[in-house]
Amino acid sequence: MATVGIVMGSDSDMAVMKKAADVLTQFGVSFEMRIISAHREPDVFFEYAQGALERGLKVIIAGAGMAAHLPGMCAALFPLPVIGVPMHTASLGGRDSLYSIVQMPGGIPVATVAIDGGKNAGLLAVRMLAMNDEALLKKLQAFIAEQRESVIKKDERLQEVGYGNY
Ligand code: RP5
Repeated sequence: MATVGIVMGSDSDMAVMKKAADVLTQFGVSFEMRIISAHREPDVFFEYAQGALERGLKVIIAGAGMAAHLPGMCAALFPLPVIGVPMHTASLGGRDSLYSIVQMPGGIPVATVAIDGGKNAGLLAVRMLAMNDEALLKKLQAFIAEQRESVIKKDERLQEVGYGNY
């Protein structure tokens, strides 16, 4: 049974949403991944979002672009956390997606990450699940420590070779 639902409005969102899937795979979190358009197939979307709790999902990561209603509508139908991922768009640079997702009316929250923020969406889902999962929390702490080390190593190299040879 999947713990996280990853859903996107189009296959054109895949490159960004794949980053969330990669993070969940890295942390051993089970997920299901779907391409469902709230606008183009509202009946399929409704069935997906309304059945999500019963299917055992604890978090939904929803990515969409332009008039990006998918995450908000997931939050309208699914009572647990929804993380919205606004897609970069050619016409408005993703501001359209960002505003559509982040400006939710009071009562229906969507935790919105950066434009094209698939990686952080995955990590935020892991952090949410780690609240009640000691083993996952340990993995998260190890990841945070590794990340810190990698920046320290980069700075050490910079100090060693200088910016011209970096
Ligand atoms: C949204 O419209 C999708 O999430 C996608 O980001 C955008 C464009 O979709 P396509 O025309 O590429 O299918 O629903």
